[in-house]
Amino acid sequence: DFMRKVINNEVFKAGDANTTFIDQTPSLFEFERKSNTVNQLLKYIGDVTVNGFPGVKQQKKIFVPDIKLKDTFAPSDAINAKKVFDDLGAEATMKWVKDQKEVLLTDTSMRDAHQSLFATRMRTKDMAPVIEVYDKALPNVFSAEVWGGATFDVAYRFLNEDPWLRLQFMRERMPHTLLQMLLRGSNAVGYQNYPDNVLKAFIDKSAANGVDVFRIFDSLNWIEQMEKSIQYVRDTGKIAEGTMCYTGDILDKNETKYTLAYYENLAKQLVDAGSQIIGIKDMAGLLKPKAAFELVGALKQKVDVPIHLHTHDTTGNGVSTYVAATKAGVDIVDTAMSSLSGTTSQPSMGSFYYALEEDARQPKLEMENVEKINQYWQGVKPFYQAFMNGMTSPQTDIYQTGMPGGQYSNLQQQAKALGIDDFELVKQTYRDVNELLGDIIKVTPSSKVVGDFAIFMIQNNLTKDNILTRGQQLDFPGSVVDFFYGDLGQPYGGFPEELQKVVLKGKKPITVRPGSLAEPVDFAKMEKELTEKIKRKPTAEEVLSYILYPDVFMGYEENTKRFGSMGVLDTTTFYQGMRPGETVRVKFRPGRSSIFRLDSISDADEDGNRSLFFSVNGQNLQIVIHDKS
Ligand code: 3PY
Ligand code: ZN
Repeated sequence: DFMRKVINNEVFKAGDANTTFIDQTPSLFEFERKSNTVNQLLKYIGDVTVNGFPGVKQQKKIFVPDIKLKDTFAPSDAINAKKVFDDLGAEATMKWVKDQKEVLLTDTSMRDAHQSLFATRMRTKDMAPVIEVYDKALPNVFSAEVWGGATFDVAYRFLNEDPWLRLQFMRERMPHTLLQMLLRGSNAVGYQNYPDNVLKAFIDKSAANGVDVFRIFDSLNWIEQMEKSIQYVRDTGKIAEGTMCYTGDILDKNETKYTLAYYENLAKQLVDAGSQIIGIKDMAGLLKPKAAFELVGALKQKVDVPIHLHTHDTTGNGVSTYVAATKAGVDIVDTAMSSLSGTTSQPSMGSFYYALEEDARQPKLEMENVEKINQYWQGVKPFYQAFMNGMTSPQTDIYQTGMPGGQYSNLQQQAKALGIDDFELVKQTYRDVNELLGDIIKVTPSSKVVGDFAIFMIQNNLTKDNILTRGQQLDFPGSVVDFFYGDLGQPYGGFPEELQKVVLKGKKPITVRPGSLAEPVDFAKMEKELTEKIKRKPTAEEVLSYILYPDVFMGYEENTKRFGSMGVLDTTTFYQGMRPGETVRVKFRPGRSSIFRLDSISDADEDGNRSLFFSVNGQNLQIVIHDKS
């Protein structure tokens, strides 16, 4: 079966495929701590070639021509948000933002866009060639969202990368741009609540490594879960963007819960807690144009801080929503470069620009530069084909389902893996679960609770009508139990009590902020523990990563020990391995590159091992890999 796959591969048939490689600057590999040996790399390539990459079907390898940004962009001497911030601080920056006639932009291409389009799998290597270009070509953007959300754990889990090094790498190369991150309030960049001292240390280190703007949200819009984060960010002198997650429909006359008054009140609470910007996080793309006009208009009346709007273009209405928000005075909106925009991602920066042609608030942009950067992303996108969610057109049923952009495709995969192919059923059950939970805000991690619960209902033939009786005998998924216990905080309007009893089975829920009960973490002890495990002194950042994600971090450490750093490998080889007959040029550093050729792969021996015969710069090397199939 394996050999058939390899032989059927077009590259093999062609016999002399060539992978070209981006010509990079010496600094390019500095996002990685370790260099590696040819042997380590061959082991990695061999393993992916024989056993595949987790979650990636072996498919035809895509060969993309050299992607080069030949044009150099002159550094701009514009007075921009970053300059005001560096010279005068957060408060002056907020005043500067409000004084701008034009609407300001955040570019999300390097965070939410690839998180929402291809499961956060973009490697630093593919961002590296454009990072400096961004800094020069887009001097008038408010910020670039480049960190946080799912990028943190995915970097360790799947990319064999240290997210802290990515941040340092970007900070150094984008000195003229505010860097923004997404922080899940007390859940930091995780899926659970962390003790306050961990949260504080994480924010301090993020700030020290270069984050300027922290978008802070809570998955239940519970202000108590955001207050500490806002305060800790304020203490660093950076910018705290307290955020409300938008759900429901304020235009719906029957809406009694998430009304305009609800959001107005939340905005006031966020400002009282110290927010310097109010973020509106429309994670599912439910905010219709007229609703955006009303919401932004009302918030501009109620609070004195800038309003920053974030949406997803899942329904296809994103640009209209932004235009309406612009008319109502929104200060900043989130867009992505065209080739990384649309559907579950953000609306396109260029489309939004042209939608405001002849409007006094049209953003200041050099469209020629935008197009060049876009061409770069266009070239990178095919590398990530294996992770695309398959959505190619607007999905208006999102208005009913309320499912966040990133979850739509993930849940589809999760359901399929469990043999549930009927996604319509999953979506309907997701709606039922939301109703059972009393209509909650759905965003990481509360959206995961709803998704897990929906799958559980389908697997156990549960319905809205029999859950309270049949549920007595069933153990609910961990995320659902934790939610009802109060581990994510308190939902607006409280828990549905009967269902809570059925799920918790006698366990008494908490009603206070989980962080107020959590024991502080002993950092010295954790450092000692980690030092013993990795047999070297970890950085403070590594200790934090280990505290947030112990198993994920250790997995990354083990992989790095085994294979070295992966940054020298092109992305298709990283995810797809090599095919017999194929040649790859690996550029270790300027002036030192090697030509790897995979000549052949043997059949598996009785222990299931295969030999891969490589030649490296003409010299033969054999690598033995255990075939796990
Ligand atoms: C995240 O938390 O990663 C999100 O992007 C939520 O929308
Ligand atoms: Zn988003």
